[in-house]
Amino acid sequence: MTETATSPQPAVHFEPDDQVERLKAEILRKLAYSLGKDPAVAQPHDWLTAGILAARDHVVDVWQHSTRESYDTGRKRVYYLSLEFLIGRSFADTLNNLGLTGPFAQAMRELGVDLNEIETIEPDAALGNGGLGRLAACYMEAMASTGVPALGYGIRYDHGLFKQRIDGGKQIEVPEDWLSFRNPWEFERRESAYKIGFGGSVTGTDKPGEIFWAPEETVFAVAYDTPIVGWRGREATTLRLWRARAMHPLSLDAFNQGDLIGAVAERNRAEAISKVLYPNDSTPTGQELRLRQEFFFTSASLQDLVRRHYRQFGRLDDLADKVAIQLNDTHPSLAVAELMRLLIDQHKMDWEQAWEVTNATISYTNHTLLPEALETWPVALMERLLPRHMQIIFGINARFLDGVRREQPDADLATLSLIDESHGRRVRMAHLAFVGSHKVNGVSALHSNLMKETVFAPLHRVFPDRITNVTNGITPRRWLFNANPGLTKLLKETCGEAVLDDIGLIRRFGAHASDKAVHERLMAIRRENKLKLAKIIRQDCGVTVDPDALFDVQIKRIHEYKRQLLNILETIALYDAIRSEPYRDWAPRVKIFAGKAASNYATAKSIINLINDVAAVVNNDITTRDRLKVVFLPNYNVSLAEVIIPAADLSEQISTAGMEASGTGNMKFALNGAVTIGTLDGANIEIGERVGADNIVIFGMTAEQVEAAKRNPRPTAEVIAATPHLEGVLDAVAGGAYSPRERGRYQGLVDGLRANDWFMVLNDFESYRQAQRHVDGLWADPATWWRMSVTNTAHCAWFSADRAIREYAERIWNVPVGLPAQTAE
Ligand code: 26V
Repeated sequence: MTETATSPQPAVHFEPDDQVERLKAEILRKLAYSLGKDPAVAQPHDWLTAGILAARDHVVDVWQHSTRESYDTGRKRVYYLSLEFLIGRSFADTLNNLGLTGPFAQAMRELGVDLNEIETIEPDAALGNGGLGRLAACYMEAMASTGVPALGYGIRYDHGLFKQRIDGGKQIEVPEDWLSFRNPWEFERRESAYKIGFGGSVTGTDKPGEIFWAPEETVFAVAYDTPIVGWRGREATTLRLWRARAMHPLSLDAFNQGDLIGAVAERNRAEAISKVLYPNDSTPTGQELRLRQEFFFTSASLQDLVRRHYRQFGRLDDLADKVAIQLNDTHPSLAVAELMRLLIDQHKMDWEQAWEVTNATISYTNHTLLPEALETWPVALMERLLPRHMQIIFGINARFLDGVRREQPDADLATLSLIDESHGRRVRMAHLAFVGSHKVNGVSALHSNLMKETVFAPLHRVFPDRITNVTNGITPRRWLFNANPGLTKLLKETCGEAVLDDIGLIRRFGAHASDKAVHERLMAIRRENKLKLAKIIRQDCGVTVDPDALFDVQIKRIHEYKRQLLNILETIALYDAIRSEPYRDWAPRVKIFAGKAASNYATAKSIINLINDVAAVVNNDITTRDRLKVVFLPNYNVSLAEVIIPAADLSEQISTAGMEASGTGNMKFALNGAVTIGTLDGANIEIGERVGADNIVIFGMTAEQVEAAKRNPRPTAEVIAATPHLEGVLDAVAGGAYSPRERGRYQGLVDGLRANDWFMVLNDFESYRQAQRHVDGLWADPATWWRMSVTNTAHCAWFSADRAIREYAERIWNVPVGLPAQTAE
């Protein structure tokens, strides 16, 4: 079947003849005995739940086998700590990984149910904001697929990322409620509950085991486990999410005094911790609840893994031989202090040994260098909420700075200290994570280098071997095989079926780069994907788009550094150009935007408003009607991305160079054969290296040029004067040409640009505009365009999450991967 050395059968294996019959029986049993429903009255949602429960049984078989095997052999395990797991839907991917999609669809069909239809009513598990959370989800699946024993730890939020409505062109946030129909994937583990303390005081001596923290408040963390099955159902990882429960559901004293609100106050305060995901790409304003969330899940996870290790091995000095803890950004940085506390206070280990164990066990991934995104917490808040941890952090800092003073007397201690003394005293969470880890990684080559040169430069001089790079990856199962079945079929035909098991074989597709027949096939596949998207655009935006137009797509969180503003300003310039030369053969384009703005990020919300206002004007102009359309799709999420990406011709990756740590959407688009228009930023650079300069459209300033321009800014008036069309575009926006009923609506937005071009929107405008006109030319020549498309798909296997996981396993975690490596050709 495959060319790889070993290719075990799926753990779940039926004789083909009776497989469908058995699945039908399993689904009907779930419907009857788990849901209490008769098929005659079952609603689509009942069929979905019954189907998921039936599929889950198959996952559990694999899962128990994986878990037992890794326990019995005492294999080293990865614990991935992340405040976010942006899973999306699970049903279709699970079936596909189990190899049960076809049989399940048939079983459902014979029961009178359309599997595709019920799959779309599964709610997205939106327990994340964007790239960081989706990366964690891809990695859980990739660890299952490569055979790395792993447990992901996070929070089981009652409410995930808000839903976005667009009302009169403006974003409205609506609470999300994914658990309203319960979550059929999860197993509640009442027996796995840990006490999490807050506040109180510390007494005793400095000796290990003789110090006592008496918290003032204690909350329970209850585990909920979800198995995540890997490719071909060989192994499964566990996602363990914590829910906060009060120790006492009701205060009897208050209750008996008739104070009903007071009676549940403690409960409400405790359970608030796992109520809602923070939209954390707005400035973290030092909310106490956020710190409580961070400590809550970090402490529960560490108690859990330490207990598991101690129970199995009866000692903790060898923790790093069996456990690798990965911190997904600084949100779980308190793990450094919490592990120290558990080892010293509870297990009586001395400081030096505890530090060695901690450092050898933990590693940290940084996901952004934007200074406003780096977490710091006021010392005063930490002292009040986590007095023992604050002591430990001071202890770590004192020893660390002493060591530096001895070895590098010239070093600048103020920049190295875990405590920032410059604006109030604050704990630098990135410093804590860095000092407590044996490896610290960035998420693209450029980003890892910039880490060394900027934010972490002082720490890098002290620990020159600590920073390493692991460029991000994406799971090809979800983002190619499941999202794009048409392209997958073509890839199987041209590269062999084995491409499913060994994504490296996709490079064989490159042999067809100039093959006309393959181009024709690709066009048909893309057109079908575009029709599917066009239907959603019609439903959600009320706009009819032409599937033969170039679909030009920018989908991601709305942020100034991601420069949706640059895109929409250039769109306006194009609109003007078409109107001034209406008889030129303009390539028809559909500009597609989607993304959420943090609710308190006024500029980002204004940009959404502008896109919608421009859309309203452009889409109703008869002179441009069949050449240009602009749409903003509401409520961007994982499921929408799965429809949009396979339908994209052009992928917009236009961040200000040096600001997008990696990007992962860029990889998804390229793998699906979209051409990238982008800056030399994040992983765009590495995509360009792989597909070749002829197969990507690069524009704009480099990270170095951006740095120089920020140090020595050119007056914006001068930039505008030197840039054709720009003044007109800015004046039109500022003057209300796109907001006739509120002419001043974008005055502030434009004034901001004129005052300071921090994100190089003005500086990069002309370069971007020319790059877009270059794209027009490429699109006009199908032989060129589809060669580029084939080449992108053929050369992006390296961005598989499996490759990324293998790099982590080898270079950071020191764990063997269980399943055979891919072949390289
Ligand atoms: C947070 C903040 C908070 C303050 C305002 C500015 C700002 C900007 C971004 C963020 C998000 C930081 C964490 C994050 O999601 N980073 C993303 O991680 C992805 C996975 O590594 C990576 O591909 C993206 O480039 C990176 O932005």
